[in-house]
Amino acid sequence: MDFTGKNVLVCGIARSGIAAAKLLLAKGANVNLQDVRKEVGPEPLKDVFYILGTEPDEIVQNYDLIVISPGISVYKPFVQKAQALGMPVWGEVELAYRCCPCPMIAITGTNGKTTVTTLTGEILKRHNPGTVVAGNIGVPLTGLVGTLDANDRVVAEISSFQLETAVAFRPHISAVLNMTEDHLDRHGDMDTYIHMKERIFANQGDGNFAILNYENPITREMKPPCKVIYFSSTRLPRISTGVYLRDATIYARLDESQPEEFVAQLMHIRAHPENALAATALCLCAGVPVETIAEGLRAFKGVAHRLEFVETLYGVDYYNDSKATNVDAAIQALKATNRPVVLIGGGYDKQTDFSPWVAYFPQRVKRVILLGQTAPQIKAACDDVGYTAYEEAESLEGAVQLAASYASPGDCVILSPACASFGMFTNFEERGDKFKEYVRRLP
Ligand code: UMA
Repeated sequence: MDFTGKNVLVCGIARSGIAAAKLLLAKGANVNLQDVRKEVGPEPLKDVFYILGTEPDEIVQNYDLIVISPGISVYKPFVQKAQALGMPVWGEVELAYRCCPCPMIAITGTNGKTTVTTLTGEILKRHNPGTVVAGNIGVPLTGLVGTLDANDRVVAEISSFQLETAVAFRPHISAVLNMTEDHLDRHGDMDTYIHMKERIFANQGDGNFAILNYENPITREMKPPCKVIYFSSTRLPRISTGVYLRDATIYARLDESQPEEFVAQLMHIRAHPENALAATALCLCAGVPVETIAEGLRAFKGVAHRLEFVETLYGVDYYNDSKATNVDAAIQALKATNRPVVLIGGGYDKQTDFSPWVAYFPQRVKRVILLGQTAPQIKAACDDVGYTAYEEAESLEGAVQLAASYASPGDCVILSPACASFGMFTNFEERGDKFKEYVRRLP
């Protein structure tokens, strides 16, 4: 697409806006960068006119194209005005897609996006070293597309915010991993949120693939206009084609006409089973041989100590989130799960205010087992919100045993302390390693 001499307004001066502006400048466009804040950003760009500290409501009609960052909602009056005038409003991902010379794999869903994107990228790199991983994971796509050629591959984590402004976006392979309530402050209601996610496959067609989770009631009902490959994590397969588990082993059969293929045994894989199944489906559709997928699955280390899957025992998933040494990180862990949580928390006292974390307990935490110096402060914060399902343990090993006794099939047990480990352990790595050891020792 020719951007030479086009007048483009890029909104949002952070990672996405800066990368989009640079790409457009390189393609010969006249770029104006706008932000409601008054700062020009970390690296002022030459040859760009800045519009700072104001919304662009009065000027949108002056441009050939408006490119908005994902943090900017399409419900903003200036976006609505531009759309009503029939002007093109693209998100940063749409711009990247239009400039991308190679096929894209696009992964969305409420949870697990980052892990599946990372895992898929790692496997695909073994098959095609020209694979790049980008998108909502923290690396703007527009910053990469200029360096790629037709033989490369993009594996992109895509958020519902980015899909709001997708227009012609057509990944070769898409995935919607799961859907549960999230981002309703932005999208208004669940139907709109689902509709945004469905935009990932809206332009797909012949020759494309959409990967969907058969065990999620929302994604199972989705109707992509291309070949659908389901993945299913039930103990006994409920699908005859797709990627599924049987006897704790991953099998795949993309088509009725093909034989079932053995992929890998779960006991050799550290990724959560659902994430491993989704990555397998994505890589098979991308033409990666089964043996390469199995090697990649076995080699994946996950993101150690950060919501690291440990194992499933009697239907309960255990996660090590020892790296959550502050309240914010621990909140992310609670937000990332859509199942009842038995939580192990507490540790060294950094004079933290625990109330923002404890505010999530009544909705998401079935029981919290507290450890260390901070247990009294966390209990007091629980009392303040009327949450009573807490108790203290003497040791991490005792906490793991208590947590296991409270967890039922379908629940998860998470060590996510919101505190540093000093006093009880040398560092968070040691704390996480001990947690994993105690989980593996459970009867
Ligand atoms: N701004 C305005 N007007 C507004 C809103 C924001 O001018 O109405 C300005 C802000 O002042 C700021 C800039 O826009 O200067 C911020 O833009 P942004 O929020 O899009 O930030 P980026 O750094 O470009 O990050 C975005 C994604 N952010 C969001 O979706 C909110 C990052 O995802 C993503 O990693 C990055 O692009 C690269 O692709 C983050 C995220 O929280 C991690 N995503 C959500 C999630 O995962 O739940 C969707």
